Amino acid sequence: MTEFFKDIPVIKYEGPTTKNLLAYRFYDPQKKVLGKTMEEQLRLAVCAWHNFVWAGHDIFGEETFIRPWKQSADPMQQASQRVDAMFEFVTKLNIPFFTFHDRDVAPEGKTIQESNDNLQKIADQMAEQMQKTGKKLLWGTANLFSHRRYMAGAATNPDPEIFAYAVAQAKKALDVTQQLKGENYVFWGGREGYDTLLNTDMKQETEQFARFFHMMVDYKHKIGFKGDFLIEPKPCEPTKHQYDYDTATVYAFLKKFGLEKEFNVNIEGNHATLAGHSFSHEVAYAYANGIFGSVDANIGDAQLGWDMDYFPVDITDLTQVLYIMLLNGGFGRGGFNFDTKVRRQSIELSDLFYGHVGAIDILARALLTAAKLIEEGLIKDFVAERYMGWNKGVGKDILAGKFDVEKLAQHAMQQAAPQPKTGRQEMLQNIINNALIS
Ligand code: XLS
Ligand code: NI
Ligand code: NI
Repeated sequence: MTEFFKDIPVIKYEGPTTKNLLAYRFYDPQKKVLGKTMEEQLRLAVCAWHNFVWAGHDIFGEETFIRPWKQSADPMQQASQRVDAMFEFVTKLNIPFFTFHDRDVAPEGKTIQESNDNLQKIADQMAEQMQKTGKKLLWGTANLFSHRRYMAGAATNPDPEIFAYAVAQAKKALDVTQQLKGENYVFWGGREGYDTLLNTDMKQETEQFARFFHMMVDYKHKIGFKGDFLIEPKPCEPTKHQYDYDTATVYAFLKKFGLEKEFNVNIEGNHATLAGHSFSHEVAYAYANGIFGSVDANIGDAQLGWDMDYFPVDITDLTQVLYIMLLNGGFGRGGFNFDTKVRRQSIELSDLFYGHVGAIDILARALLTAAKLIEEGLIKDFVAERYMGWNKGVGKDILAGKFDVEKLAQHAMQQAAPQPKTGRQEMLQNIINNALIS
């Protein structure tokens, strides 16, 4: 079998003082952090699409990457080489998982049957590689947004025949994910939204969307797929407005259609900021409503208003994300998937490694820092103290419904006027910064 990354050895943990730029300074897979190994806490994954399919084009420019796994003129041969390259890459990064879209790993055929056959061949090759390398599938998904048939949506398309086509495609993607023992299956509604309300029946489209999810849930139970279903919120791009705007919108939709027990969310850093939230807001909202699933670890650009898929670099931001995660018990079946791409000027194969090594290390560092914050307990104690009034006396009785408006108003009138207390934001920020440098 061809070795694609000949000059790159398996990346090892060498500690914070190493000079080697292709070594981990913080990611030490077997090191225990709060009772689990780092590998178990972070559950890291590489994605197939940005690394092995995308070739560096942008809206104004053609491809910039010349990849050794894309030299064959035969699309199936090329697809097969991409799979080999991906498993070599994941093995050399020494992380446990990968993720894929159906049409990104195997070419579309002339008919659904031909596309399914292509995907099946590649899935069998992935199964073999998984066996050989011990790597696992964090999630699979269907690309229901690239082909022109989906330009007006897949499940939310005005044409029921396109809905049917999308169901056929998602069915096969789920079958293959089950075959590969995927931990999750993701739905990102790339074109499930609209470009203009002038041609859109929003109520109709929302109902179709819910029907699609109900059908997929029924099928999941029928085939006994053990993984979790995840919806990945994003406010816009490629459509002007996407129905899965953010975690709160997704949760309201799930509740309305009785689907909230069947889905969790796959939160993406860059999607959070596009929606006007912080990354940690989305994570906190998901936990607060019992739908936290998995994370696409990437970030956007403060000056550019679209999905940049940068590798994460902001330690303060990530520490807050990891802190909230650790407070809530971390991942179940989810993990950190690097939905990230190198810049189009980063044309060498080693750039793929620099991108991932840096991102893995910063997540590891954020994990260590967040664990330290948990152990210190300063933030947690402050918050507990701040809400203490709700655990006893009047607070407890209000929550238990023991007061009506009149009774509570009477109570308030009998008390001395309550005094505000400091929120201590600066002190809390200092606690995080202190943990970072020491
Ligand atoms: C696009 C999304 C996509 C999903 C999977 O913005 O992040 O890559 O993660 O379809
Ligand atoms: Ni994503
Ligand atoms: Ni994205």
